[in-house]
Amino acid sequence: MERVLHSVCFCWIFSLLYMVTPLLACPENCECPLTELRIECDDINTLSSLPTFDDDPDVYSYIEQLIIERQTAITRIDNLTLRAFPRLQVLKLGGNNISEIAHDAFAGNKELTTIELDQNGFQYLPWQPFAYLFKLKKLTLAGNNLKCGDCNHHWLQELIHKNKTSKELLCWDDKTKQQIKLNDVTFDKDCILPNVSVSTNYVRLNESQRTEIDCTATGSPTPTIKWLLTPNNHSIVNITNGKKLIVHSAYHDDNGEILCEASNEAGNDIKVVNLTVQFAPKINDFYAILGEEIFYKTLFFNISGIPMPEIEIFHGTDKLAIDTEGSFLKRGENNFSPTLNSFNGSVHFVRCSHANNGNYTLVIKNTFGSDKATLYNLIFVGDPGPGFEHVNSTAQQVFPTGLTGPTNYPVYETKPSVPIPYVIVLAIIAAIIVLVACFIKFRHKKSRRHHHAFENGEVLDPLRPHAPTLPMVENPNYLNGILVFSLETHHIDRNKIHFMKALGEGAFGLVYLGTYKCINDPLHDTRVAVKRLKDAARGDARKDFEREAELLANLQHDNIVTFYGVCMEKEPFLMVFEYMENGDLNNYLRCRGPDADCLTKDEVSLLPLTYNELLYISKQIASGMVYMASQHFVHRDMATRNCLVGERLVVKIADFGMSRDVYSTDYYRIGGQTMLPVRWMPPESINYRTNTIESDVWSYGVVLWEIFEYGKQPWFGLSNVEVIEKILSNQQLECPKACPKEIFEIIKGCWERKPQDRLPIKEIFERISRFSEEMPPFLDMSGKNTLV
Ligand code: 0F4
Repeated sequence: MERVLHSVCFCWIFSLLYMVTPLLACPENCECPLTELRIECDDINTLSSLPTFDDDPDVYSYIEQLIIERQTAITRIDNLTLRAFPRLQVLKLGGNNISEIAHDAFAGNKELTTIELDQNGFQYLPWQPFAYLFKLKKLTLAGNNLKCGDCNHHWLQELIHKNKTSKELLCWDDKTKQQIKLNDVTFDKDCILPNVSVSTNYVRLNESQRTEIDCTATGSPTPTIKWLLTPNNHSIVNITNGKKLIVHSAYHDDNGEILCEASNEAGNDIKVVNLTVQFAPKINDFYAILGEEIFYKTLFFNISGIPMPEIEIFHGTDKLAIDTEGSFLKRGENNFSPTLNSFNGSVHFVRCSHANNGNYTLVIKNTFGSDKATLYNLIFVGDPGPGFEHVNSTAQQVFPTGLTGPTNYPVYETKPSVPIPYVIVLAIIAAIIVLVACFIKFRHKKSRRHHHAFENGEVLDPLRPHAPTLPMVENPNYLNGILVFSLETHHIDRNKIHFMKALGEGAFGLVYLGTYKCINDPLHDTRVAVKRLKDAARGDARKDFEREAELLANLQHDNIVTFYGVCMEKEPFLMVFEYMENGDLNNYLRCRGPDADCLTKDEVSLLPLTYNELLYISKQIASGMVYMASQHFVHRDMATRNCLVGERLVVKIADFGMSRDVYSTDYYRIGGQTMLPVRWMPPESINYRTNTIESDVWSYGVVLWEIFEYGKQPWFGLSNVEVIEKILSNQQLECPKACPKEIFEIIKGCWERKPQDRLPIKEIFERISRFSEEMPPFLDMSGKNTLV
């Protein structure tokens, strides 16, 4: 009965949300299972030509497989046909009638790994379309009319030798009037594949130096030689007659590979020159994570410079030893990024206390110069606790040659103060008490139908947003690892969802616009946003998906993203959300600032948001946050990029995760996977990675700043390390021009250094509501209704 009621409500909600549905972007006579990122047109002779694929670039830009088969009307692949598919990996064009292909047919499809051209009408297949498909693993060509002796096909023998096409590939021999294997054909002396060589494969020089590299080639007909440069190379590299490359004045942006290509009718050949321009060291990032675990704290840095700079770290004026074995300062994960020419490094403080508080300076040097950066006032918290004894020792530490140890550093040594079995028994009893206490607390909250409560001050893992990293309680909704949905999680029939296109030009990852069919009332199909889980088998992906679905089902408020349910009976797993026509709030604000130049669909300029509208947006977010706080839910990534805007300026809080390319610069990547939205984080979260209702309030202050700056990035123009320096040294963002002083007072109340001094979210909401009441929400200063 409960489920029936749910279905009825669901349709009813959708009916209320009904909007006119635009046409599906799938070409006629094709199938587009968009969740599988595939377009398939293989019903025999249903296409009169290749579809143009230019009606909806959003959709096609995500497609990974294109299958157009058994269409005898298709005779040519031109340079425009496939340009809509930059991510295309598999192209199947078998059983058509294609006999021509443009030289740049695949110029925009560098990800192609498989091309099937079997059973077509090719007599000649030029090498040019395939020349720069460096990822190509398989090309199939069976059942064409390839001419054997044609010099144009010599390159295909090379492909056979590289196992990229079949040894059995046949061609038509005009002399013997029969099919023979292309692999057995001997090409005459006028048809020899180019063989290119360069005067050096590796060049190392200093900035502003000059050098020349020669490229020569053999082959018949005489090959044409050209250097293939990247946009970075253009300004300083000059080429003479194609053969000689002159680096007039080297610059470190030129570092990397330069290619020389020789080509003739028979095919092409490419050789690589590695160019290394030496340059002075530069610190791009220097950042500390302290307090994550009491005895494990890390300094991260990103540096560049060739040769690899020597690295030194100072505490005040004392040089610290970096130990590979793990004494005081231990070398962490290091890796070199050749594309960025930079080096990510880290060192861990293995044992430390408040005596290590202070300034830390990173100094890097190579033969071309040096650079340094300082982190001020790092604070190491945490009492070492029972079982640890404070000893003053430097003698026990092992330092690599050439490095000296810290002078008089206190070192904590593990030393059990009670017999081990006793400690284990105590630990087990303590763990049982904690588990029982947590379970009772959990049940209590569940009885109020909210079981996602994280108490103030809990330390949370930013990568698994809703998983507490402190004592975990087995979620009673999981039985043997399988989620038993609470009543709130609705199951949706995927067959009633019709996919249309990627939302926000892919800015939300795998989130698509779709329509949902309501039984008995086809007129009331409604638009929905559908999130697709890419690979449920990967790591904890399924568990995280279930956990998020359950959480979303239980967070129900007018200003929290509306979640309709899941499709989980088979893959791909889907989550279905309300469609919010204006997309994310950050983008919305940017398009409606006084200097914005965005146009509507009808090419009309958008009007800037008024003071009242900005206030209305702020109030709704505060309202959603009051609700989250009432549920003890800590969001941890409050920012305008994580809010959605619907019709009539309705704003809802969501959490789209950190992997959106468009907002990648809002996160500071530290170490391997950890991303921190440092521009929105209070000092204590930066230092100790704690996330609390109070740290959400700090972030809300930054959200207000974003709103009244029409979507600007906080501390724009500063690097993440500079931002951290600002935040940790108590510097604050300035009052935005459009921000009334009363609102800036609230912002400052959110940015109190001590979490307990910050304004409670309820008071913030009440204060903003009072302002809003002073003027009707939808009228601007001149009394004009701005929301119609
Ligand atoms: F509390 C909370 F809501 F903030 C919260 C807490 C914990 C987890 C989540 N999870 C969450 O929001 N997940 C999520 C993931 C992916 C998609 C969505 N929802 C979503 C995304 C984009 C659009 C949408 N509706 C639209 O109309 C969307 C985009 C768009 C672009 C242009 C027009 N519309 C729903 C949620 C939340």
